Amino acid sequence: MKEKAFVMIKPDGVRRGLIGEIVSRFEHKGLKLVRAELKEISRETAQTHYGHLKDKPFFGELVDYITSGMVFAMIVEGQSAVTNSRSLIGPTNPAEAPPGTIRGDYGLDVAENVIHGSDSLDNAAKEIRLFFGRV
Ligand code: DAT
Ligand code: MG
Repeated sequence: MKEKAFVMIKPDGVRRGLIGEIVSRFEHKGLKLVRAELKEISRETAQTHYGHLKDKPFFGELVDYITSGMVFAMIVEGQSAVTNSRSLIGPTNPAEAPPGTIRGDYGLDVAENVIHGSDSLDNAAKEIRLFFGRV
């Protein structure tokens, strides 16, 4: 099934110049970039995006980090875009992410794990609306 997923290169990935490398992995996989924007996000957007984690002890740091610089927000489209992009990205903790995944190859720290990808089709739709409005 053709789907859209929301993917976002986080500030550490942008600062380290990984946009091209990461976008090419999605393209090589067959997931097409249909929208993309390099931007800073507001604290309010960050708090909404990570609302499911608001009771975690690291929530404040997470919001500080994700608003600490530019992010590269993308909509990728293709077959099973949500599960296929999550498999390119790898597990949340880079220490547990296998080589060959984006987090396994480029991440060191669970708090600064390079990239976000939607975890369900419902959340993909919500995230696309939050970051891009109606598309
Ligand atoms: P994912 O990004 O793999 O979907 P998530 O939705 O559970 O994972 O968490 C969102 C982000 O929050 C995650 O990418 C990094 C941060 N995070 C999660 N667990 C953490 C922890 N134990 N310590 C610090 N940051 C954490
Ligand atoms: Mg998540």
